[in-house]
Parts: sequence; C-alpha cells; structure tokens
Amino acid sequence: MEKLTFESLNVRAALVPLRRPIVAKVGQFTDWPLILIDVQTKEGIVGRSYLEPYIKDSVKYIAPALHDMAEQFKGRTIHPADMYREIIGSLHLIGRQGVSVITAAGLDMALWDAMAKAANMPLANILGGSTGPIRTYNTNGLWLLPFDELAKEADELVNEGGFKAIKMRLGRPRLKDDIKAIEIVREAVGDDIHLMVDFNQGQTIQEAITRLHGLDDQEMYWFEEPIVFDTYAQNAQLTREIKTPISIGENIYGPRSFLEAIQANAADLYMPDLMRIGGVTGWMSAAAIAGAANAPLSSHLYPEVSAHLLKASESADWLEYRDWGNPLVKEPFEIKDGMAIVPDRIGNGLDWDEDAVKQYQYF
Ligand code: SMN
Ligand code: MG
Repeated sequence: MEKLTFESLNVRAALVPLRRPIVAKVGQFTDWPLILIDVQTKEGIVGRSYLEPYIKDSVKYIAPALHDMAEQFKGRTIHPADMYREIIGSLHLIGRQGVSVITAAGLDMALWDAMAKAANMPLANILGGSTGPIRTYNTNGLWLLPFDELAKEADELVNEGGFKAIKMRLGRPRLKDDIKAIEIVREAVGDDIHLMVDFNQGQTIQEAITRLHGLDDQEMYWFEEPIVFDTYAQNAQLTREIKTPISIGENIYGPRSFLEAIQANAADLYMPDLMRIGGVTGWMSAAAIAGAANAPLSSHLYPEVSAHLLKASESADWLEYRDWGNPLVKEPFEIKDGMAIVPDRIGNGLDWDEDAVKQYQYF
C-alpha cells in the first residue's frame, strides 16, 4: 500500500475489575481503566492502541487532548515519527511531560499499528525484529498482602503460565517483615524461580540505604524503584552501594529524561512504560540509548505492544506480564513455559472484544 490517510479517531474507556486488587505504595485499585484508541484511515485500515492511566477519571482530560492532536492530522498521510516529532514540538508550550507525552504515546502506538498493518507485517517485523517467544515474568499479584495470603498466591502466579520469574512488592513497615515475606514466597515457589522486588518509590533515601543493605543477601533478582524515581544522583548512590541490581524506568517521561538517567548511572536495569516513554517512537529512541549503554531493557505494563518492541531492542531483557486488560482483548497473549509468544498477526496484534467493551465501557 502506497499511503495511509488519517481519517478519524475514536476514543472510549473501559473499567475492568481486577482479579487480584492492587495494594501498593502507588495506590489501591480494585478496577483497572483502559482508554481504547482507534485510528480510522481512509484506506480502511484501523490502527489500535490503549492507554492504562491508573486513574479512571483521567480520561476526562486525556480524551479531549487526543482529539485535539488528531485534528491536525485529519486528511494527512500517516508517518508516525514525523507526527510524533510534530506533537512533541507543539506541546512544549504546555509541558513536555505528563499528559502531553501520554497523549502523544497513545496516538503514536495506534499509528504504528496502522503502518504495520498497511505493510502486512507484525509490528516487530517492520521494526527489524522477529516474532516468537520472549522471556516474561508474572506481575499479576503479590501486592502488600497479609502474610497468610502470600504462599498460595505465589504458587498460583508461577502456575499461570509456567513462569520462571515473578514479582513481589516490599516496603512493609519493618525490615524483618520484608524478610518474612521473602521467606514465605521463597518457600512456596522454591529456589529456581527468580523473585523481582518492587518498592514503588516508597522509601526515603535514608530508609532505602538501611533496607536494601538488609535485603542485599536475599538473592532477589532486582530491587525496583526503592526511592522516588527522578532523584538520579540518589538512585545512582544506591546502584553503587547495593549488589542486587537496581531497576527504574516506569515513571520516566520521554527518551531525553531516559538519557539523563542512563548518564547518571541511576540504575543497573531499565523498564520504560509505553505511555510515558512516548509510545513506539519514544521506546525505540530509548532502546537505542539503552543498547548503546549496554543497559538491560525490560518493559512495564502494555505487554502486547511492548513484546513487539523488545523483539526489536538491542538490550531486551524481560517482558512484564499482566493480564488486567485481557477481558477487552480479542486474542490475549499466549504464555508458555514462562515465555510470551509474540503473535504472527499483522500490526501489534490488538483487537477489541466488542461485547466486553460494551460491558465495561464508562466513557
Ligand atoms: C505497578 C504497576 C501498576 C500498578 C501498580 C504498580 C508496578 C509495576 O510498579 O512495576 O508493575
Ligand atoms: Mg514498578
């Protein structure tokens, strides 16, 4: 197909109940909002993406921002990189981070889906990567739960897809409580399962120094966001002092801030989030930076699109798997022996289960 013309944009939002409610330092959630974005082209191809902005009512301001941006593209030939640059270029007047980037990212992901479909290829393929398996860890649970719920849930998480790695949340009031939680989970899953740990920025630097040293010999796979994410010098201090790898990235907006984190040696491992790093275009810039710096790159949420991108990223590490959006997706991800299978379908593989969308739609 020679060209693809932007015709219109459809934005809806659905609220899906969580099988295991989120209890974390970032907040408590019983339902998960997803903003569904459909870009209709004149040639008939539909580009699809979603945003998962945590906060249900954020669609009230994200949707108008999306429509505003789409307005300038109506009737134009789709070129995602050009359009991304144009959006970011115009947005500096109201801010280069936050909602500006989230909106650009949502649109960008849908445009890339349309492009891949027009090329009759899976997204991974037009970016130069292959489809097929990618290692993944299960993030679907092990929130800050009572001790007596941890063992059963850890066992369930492993068995949801033959996972070799699962993530638990720490940052309970006392060090010995975190150690107890680790012991329970370790006992339940055995020594061969990697345990990632997420603190969700819950500690001060002083608390983190004590806590991470206290947990450093527990053979945890990584310590994620021990402190507020954007104090790069303090994160770098922890990265130097602690043996267990430090991981940050889900809260970083755009490749420029990502570069600053890498230059500051703020972490050992990075895990950008698609809505914050800037969609496919932003991710591929960040992936080039991480690749050049030899910094392992994992994903945060957005498993379907992230998997395609990891396949095309030089320093790809782990896909974070979460199934919270699955009820809305026609063909959810297949997980086998701890591997997610990037499908051979054209585009990013996302299509909506319209009956489910009807059931959960609130906007
Ligand atoms: C997380 C994601 C979504 C909601 C709460 C917490 C977490 C992660 O930081 O890395 O999965
Ligand atoms: Mg996290």
